Amino acid sequence: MLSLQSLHIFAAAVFFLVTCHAEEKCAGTPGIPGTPGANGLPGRDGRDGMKGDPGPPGPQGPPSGMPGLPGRDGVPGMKGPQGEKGNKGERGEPGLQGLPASVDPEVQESLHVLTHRISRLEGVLTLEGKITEVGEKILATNGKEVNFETTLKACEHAGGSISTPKNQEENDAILDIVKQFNRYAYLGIRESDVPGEFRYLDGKPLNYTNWRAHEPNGKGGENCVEMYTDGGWNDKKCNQYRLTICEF
Ligand code: MAN
Ligand code: CA
Repeated sequence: MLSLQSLHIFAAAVFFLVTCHAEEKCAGTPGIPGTPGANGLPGRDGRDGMKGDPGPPGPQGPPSGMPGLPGRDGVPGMKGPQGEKGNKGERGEPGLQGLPASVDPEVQESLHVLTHRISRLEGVLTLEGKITEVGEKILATNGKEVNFETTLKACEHAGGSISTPKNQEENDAILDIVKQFNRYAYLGIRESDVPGEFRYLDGKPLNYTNWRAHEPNGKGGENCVEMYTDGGWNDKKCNQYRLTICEF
């Protein structure tokens, strides 16, 4: 900062530098700058600023207020157990009338294919000695020896019945199996309530027999019938173990 002394020296220098000491009108020397004026009035308000961010949520109000709106649905629960089976619906309308099967080419073709396929299977089973075909019957054994009741059950379980020869041809077919296994077999014949009288299992009288000489001789004490390895029949107790032969 300039000291006061420096200021006087400056002022004197300015005095002698000025060239118009003797003139009537002299150009004035610049005055010392005045002090700054007082502050002006406050300016007008500026334009509104940008909208600020929302403030934090206010404190929870007193409990006396109205309940708020219901909240959103929660996540779905687990699947419930299966319900009970419903009632059977009503029968539907009958379908369109089709051709009688006997003249329907599609049905006939299916029958033809099936028949051919089954006959080939029968050929294979016969070749392997699993079945014997006689007339409309198919004979088969499981190779097991059991009593009469068990034979009946085994054949029934397989969808057939105990083999019952109704003519010489069928008797020979059963005999083939008896000889193959070299085992006697029970037949589907039983003594009736009349001793010495034998019938088929359905109660009908026999229309073919092949009793051995002097048979039947059990007189009510031998209620079943077995076939020997010569094809002849003998009345016999039902508790023996005999080869199971069924017909289908
Ligand atoms: C045994 C039994 C009878 C049969 C005679 C034949 O006694 O098998 O059923 O009649 O032999 O000799
Ligand atoms: Ca006998």
